[in-house]
Amino acid sequence: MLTIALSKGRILDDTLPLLAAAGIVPTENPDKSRKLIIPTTQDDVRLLIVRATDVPTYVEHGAADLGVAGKDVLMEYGGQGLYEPLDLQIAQCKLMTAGAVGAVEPKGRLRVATKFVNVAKRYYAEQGRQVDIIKLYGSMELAPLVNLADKIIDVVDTGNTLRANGLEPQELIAHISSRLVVNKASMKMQHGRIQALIDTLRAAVESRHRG
Ligand code: PRT
Ligand code: MG
Repeated sequence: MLTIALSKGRILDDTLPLLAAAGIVPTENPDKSRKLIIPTTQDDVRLLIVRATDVPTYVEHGAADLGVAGKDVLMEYGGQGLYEPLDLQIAQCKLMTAGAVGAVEPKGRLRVATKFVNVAKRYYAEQGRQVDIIKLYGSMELAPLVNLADKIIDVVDTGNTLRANGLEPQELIAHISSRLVVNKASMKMQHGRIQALIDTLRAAVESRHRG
């Protein structure tokens, strides 16, 4: 059995056409189903529906052989526990700092609210900047508005969410897209099969980008 961990939403929506190119189609609509294990048209391939931030955990521990996760999630998860053989070029966005339009930076320590605590620590350490990181789980845009923080670090696509809250994107930390990740033991034990799937997905990604 090959088990593939995916999150609902944009990653699922953009991954299903790529899996379909490899002949892997869920036998029920994962967006509608309440099931967390979804069989596919290939008897020996199944999908696990997990939270986006949990995909690396399932794959590193071997509960899933493969997964699809945003580079933002992988940067935050860290570690050398996974292979990352393919950029699927889906769910693209940018990891950025943002702050209130026209706000003046404080002289002392900067307060930064984010769910990307490890990324934030690394980013400001590289700049030699003293910061206090405030961990949030969502609605980061609120933090500067109520003086919980001076800045946020979040993923930005159109920037509409920032603008709607009087914030502006500031520094680019990384360009983000979703990556195929593979459990290291699975890659050894099922090498032929997984490598064939990687090759098929790579061809599907390339043909999608040729239009
Ligand atoms: O939703 P949940 O809490 O379960 O987890 P999640 O938010 O991590 O998952 P999901 O499905 O929302 O995002 C999965 C992955 O999609 C992320 O890890 C990113 O790699 C990628 N991605 C691409 C995005 C966006 N674009 C994006 N725009 N993830 C989140 N957003 C948010 C953004 O932060 C803003 O709040 O969507 C909102 C709209 O963005 P704007 O800039 O277009 O207004
Ligand atoms: Mg979300």
